[in-house]
Amino acid sequence: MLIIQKSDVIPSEITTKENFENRRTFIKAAGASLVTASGIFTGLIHHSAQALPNKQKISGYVKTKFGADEKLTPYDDVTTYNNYYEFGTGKSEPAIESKLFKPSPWTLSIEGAVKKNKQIGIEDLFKLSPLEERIYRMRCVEGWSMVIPWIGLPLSKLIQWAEPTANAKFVEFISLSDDRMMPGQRIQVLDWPYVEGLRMDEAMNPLTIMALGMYGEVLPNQNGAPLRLVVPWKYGFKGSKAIVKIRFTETMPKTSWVKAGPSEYGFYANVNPNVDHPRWTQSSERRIGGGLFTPRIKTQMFNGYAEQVGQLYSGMDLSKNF
Ligand SMILES: Nc1nc2c(c(=O)[nH]1)N[C@H]1C(S)=C(S)[C@@H](COP(=O)(O)O)O[C@H]1N2
Ligand SMILES: [Mo]
Repeated sequence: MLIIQKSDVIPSEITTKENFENRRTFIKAAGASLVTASGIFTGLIHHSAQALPNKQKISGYVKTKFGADEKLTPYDDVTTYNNYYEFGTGKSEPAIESKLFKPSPWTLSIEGAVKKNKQIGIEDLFKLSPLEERIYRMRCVEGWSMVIPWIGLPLSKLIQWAEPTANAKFVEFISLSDDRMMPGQRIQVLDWPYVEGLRMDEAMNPLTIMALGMYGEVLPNQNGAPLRLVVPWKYGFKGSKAIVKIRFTETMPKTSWVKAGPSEYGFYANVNPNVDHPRWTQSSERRIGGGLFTPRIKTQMFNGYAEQVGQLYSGMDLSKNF
């Protein structure tokens, strides 16, 4: 009963999808990368057109109660307004620069404090546990937010399969390192590869998922294909894209954003309207998709998931452990 079949085009999305897949867009996009990056990103155009993303529907996932009350952010916004520094630091760059990224074949490696090192291919990951749709709010540390219908499996299921030992106190997520397919890595804006981490109990929390798809389809490249982490009560940067390795550790992982700016980005990175970023407020956010003049909305403690995760931090000073 799998899972992947060729996509049917939904009428409302015809323009976007056809544009996305047709050859003229491909040529334009390859040309655009030449212009926008003045030569830095040109390596990509030597690949063949076969690497064009092939939109695939996911079937057989179960709907869940999560987020049924939220209005989804339009697909076009979620796929063209991105943070993915491996493909450039601009919001519109990932959609353009990741067109030739190849998310398959893909293997996820498990190592560190585990019974034994393991690997799993992406197809087997799809079958590891029943897939679920989770509609979650996503709040970027920059002060904007979206509502996205993810498809994935609870990270706890993957961790059970990985068999960590009692020494495992943290989980480290390591993203792909490949400056040929990821032209943004030719610039040292972050310490590549992208590294993130969670405390073990955060990783095991039922809200934490490994996403393989969104909007009923496999993940687009710019959203982290073929697998990305989603931790909805934390700032978006905790949600690593294109993960190739999970390592269980005894000590707190040194994450890319903490290395880049320890006074601005913490390991915990819980959404918290009462702890401002040194350079801007975190008390409100701009919900993407409503147009420029939509009023900002209030940011909620733990992004509105306090009931499910608040107890993880009892007794902790969240202004120090930000
Ligand atoms: N590997 C990697 N993962 C990443 C990032 C990145 O630059 N590289 N950006 C993060 C940030 S800051 C955010 S807000 C989200 C954005 O996810 P989206 O573009 O799918 O909305 O991805 C996160 N995951
Ligand atoms: Mo972000």
